[in-house]
Amino acid sequence: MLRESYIGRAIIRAALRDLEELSEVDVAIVGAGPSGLTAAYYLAKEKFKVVVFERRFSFGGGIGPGGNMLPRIAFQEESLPILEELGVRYEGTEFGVYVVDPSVLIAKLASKAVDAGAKILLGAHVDDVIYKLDPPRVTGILWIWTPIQMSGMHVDPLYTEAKAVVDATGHDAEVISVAARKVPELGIVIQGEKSGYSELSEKLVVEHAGRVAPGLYVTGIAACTVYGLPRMGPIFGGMLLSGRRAAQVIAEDLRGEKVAIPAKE
Ligand code: 48F
Repeated sequence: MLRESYIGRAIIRAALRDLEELSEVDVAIVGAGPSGLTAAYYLAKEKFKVVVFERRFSFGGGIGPGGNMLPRIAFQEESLPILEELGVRYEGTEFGVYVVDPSVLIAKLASKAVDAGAKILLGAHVDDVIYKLDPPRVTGILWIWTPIQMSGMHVDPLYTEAKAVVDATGHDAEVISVAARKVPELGIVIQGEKSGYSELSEKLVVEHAGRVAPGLYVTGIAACTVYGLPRMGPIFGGMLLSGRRAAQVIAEDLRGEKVAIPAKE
């Protein structure tokens, strides 16, 4: 029998169990765009406990709108091995770049991440970090359901402690911007994104993916904002490579291995 009270109880019990699990994780990734989902996939594949907080009720970030709403995005040759690993179909063109249907990339990327064990929490807005001093470090985030945040009513958020917090929030670098403003002890200076220069930015966005401060990492276009790098447009290879690079740095840090962080400009 389909009892209404049972429907509610089934949802509440399973959801609360999940949310309790998310109180403490290895890696909290903020943003389920291309860079955040790629980082989630590679970290979950390495058996880290990963949660992705996404403030929308869907994932993919800037992938969905394609290039000015035309349903294709571009990839350069170096990124093809990742597309192949994800099982994403691509098409060569006479222009030296490859094109992909955005809906295919969203579907494959998200399913790879969740199949590897990452949890994606939709409708969850991250509005602050948790930090500790001596030495200064980020130890987690505060999150709240997006509709509550949008209502403008003051409701205290909940905590998630994490060994690594990743800002994959895109152009606004929201998490690192909050940390820079509210935790000056971390010594973060946001430089602001520069104008478009695809060839350069696609390279730099990968080189600059990684640790910004102890416990705090960046990937994707947020790195352009943090480090004053040029932006790109609807070419996405750098986003996937940047997510993979951030995952490598975090995995090495969490395992206590020495990692060479690229020199920042
Ligand atoms: O913007 P987004 O796709 O970031 P990305 O992974 O990729 C950038 C490209 O889409 C594109 C580009 C490609 O060359 O230039 O712009 O760097 O995804 C960011 C995700 O983060 C979510 C947002 O809804 C989006 O899905 N987000 C942003 N702020 C928050 C957040 C927040 N405070 N809490 C939770 N989610």
